Amino acid sequence: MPSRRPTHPRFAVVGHPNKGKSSIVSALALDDTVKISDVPGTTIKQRSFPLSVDGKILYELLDTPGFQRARQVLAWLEKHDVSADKRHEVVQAFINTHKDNAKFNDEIELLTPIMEGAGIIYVVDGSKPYGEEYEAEMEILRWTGQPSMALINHIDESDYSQEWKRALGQYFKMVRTFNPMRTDVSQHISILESMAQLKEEWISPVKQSIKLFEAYHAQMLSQSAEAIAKLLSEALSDVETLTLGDAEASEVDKEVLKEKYKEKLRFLENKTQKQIEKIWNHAHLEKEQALLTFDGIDLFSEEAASVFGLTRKELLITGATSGAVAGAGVDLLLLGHTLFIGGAIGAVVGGVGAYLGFNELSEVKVLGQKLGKRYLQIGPMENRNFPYILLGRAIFHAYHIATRSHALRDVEELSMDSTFKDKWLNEDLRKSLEKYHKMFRSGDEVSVEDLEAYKNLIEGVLEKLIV
Ligand SMILES: Nc1nc2c(ncn2[C@@H]2O[C@H](COP(=O)(O)OP(=O)(O)OP(=O)(O)O)[C@@H](O)[C@H]2O)c(=O)[nH]1
Ligand SMILES: [Mg+2]
Repeated sequence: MPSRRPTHPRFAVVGHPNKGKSSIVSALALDDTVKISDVPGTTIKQRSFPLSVDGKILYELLDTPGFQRARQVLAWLEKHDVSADKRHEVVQAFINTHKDNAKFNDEIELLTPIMEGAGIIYVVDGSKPYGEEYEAEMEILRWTGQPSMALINHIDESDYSQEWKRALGQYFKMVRTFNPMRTDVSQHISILESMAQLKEEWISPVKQSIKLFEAYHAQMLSQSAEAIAKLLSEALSDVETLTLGDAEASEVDKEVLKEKYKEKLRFLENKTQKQIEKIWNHAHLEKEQALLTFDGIDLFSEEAASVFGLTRKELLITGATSGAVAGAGVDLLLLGHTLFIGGAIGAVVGGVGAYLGFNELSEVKVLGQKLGKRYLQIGPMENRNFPYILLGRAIFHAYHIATRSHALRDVEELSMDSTFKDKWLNEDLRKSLEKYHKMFRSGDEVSVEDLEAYKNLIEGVLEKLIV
């Protein structure tokens, strides 16, 4: 008869209330829907959080309520003491006898998955001193006879991990430290490796899960790079038009079209950010949209230019100025403060943003008669720095999303780090990128191969940043 037991590894995350059990489940299952709060007793029912990729479950974590009456449970078990090989049955007998007794709801919820075969992850807070009250909990877990490991989490700054390690070492084969608030692929994989060591039969399925997890991570990186490559090619080649009718184009018409163009670029950026959040299972960041679109640092602001854009010197070295419209780009750059030609010619003013021609993205052109109608047209992108700003922002966003723990619930202040650019962009890369930016800016159709090559450059950047 085929077994109905799932074949993937399952682990029940258990412990005292309010020690970060749900946070650990959230971080390891990459699931931002796990209920987490600083109110003890937040989790009241056991709930399964499988990590599945393409319909296949890699492993499953069971979030459980904390122990409430460990001493009483242990007293009951000890009253029914039997030889060690029968203790598992006594725990089952406890569950059967008390399953309708609300008093032991939490213990029954947490013991049930373990008795059904789940491995045990016992969570403690290493920032609080060890105490005897934990002994009853650990003793009950020992009675179940299931393979187990302990994770020391640090909710606060203080460190009592030495005393915890001494105590936990007597009950658990494996004792590890884990920080659910930090996302780190190697920390994640190393915990999975520990899980594999708990039981002979688990080695091979857990190893398999690790392989799949690594492939999954690589896939998320690749999909993010693809989304960013598409954003750049679409944004830089975008053309917007406005039909004029018979009248002359007014300044208002030009402004309307410029606004339409900017809106489109913002829309494309926003769409890509959402895609990337979805790829990394961070689809519930609604409240933090303000943060992730860098509120106050608008895509078209001077501040964005100075943080993400290239400096004047970098632009020159990169060759981003070559082939400028009407041959004026280089001259203008050297002459004064304006990189961009067109509307910006007159606007030679000081300041970083100004010399980068920041408000000028592309020239509004009045197109000739077409069936008696006139058109205003803007795009493709003419601003040489814009691609680096858009790309810099996209990489910054992807980096933050990819390294954001799923256990974080608060709105986090995202500091604008002006050295971020140096972490990923060097002269060689700038030159390689520029070739494609130029291609996108030309507005000509970009071949699948070129887009793929550009995507690979971005993927290389993400791989370096997100390890
Ligand atoms: N700074 C910090 N806070 C943490 C850490 N782990 C958990 N917390 C916080 O501690 C509180 C409790 O975390 P939970 O994950 O809900 O704890 P729990 O053990 O599931 O709690 P119950 O379900 O109530 O038993 C939450 O406010 C978390 O944000 C950590 O490593 N660092
Ligand atoms: Mg919880």
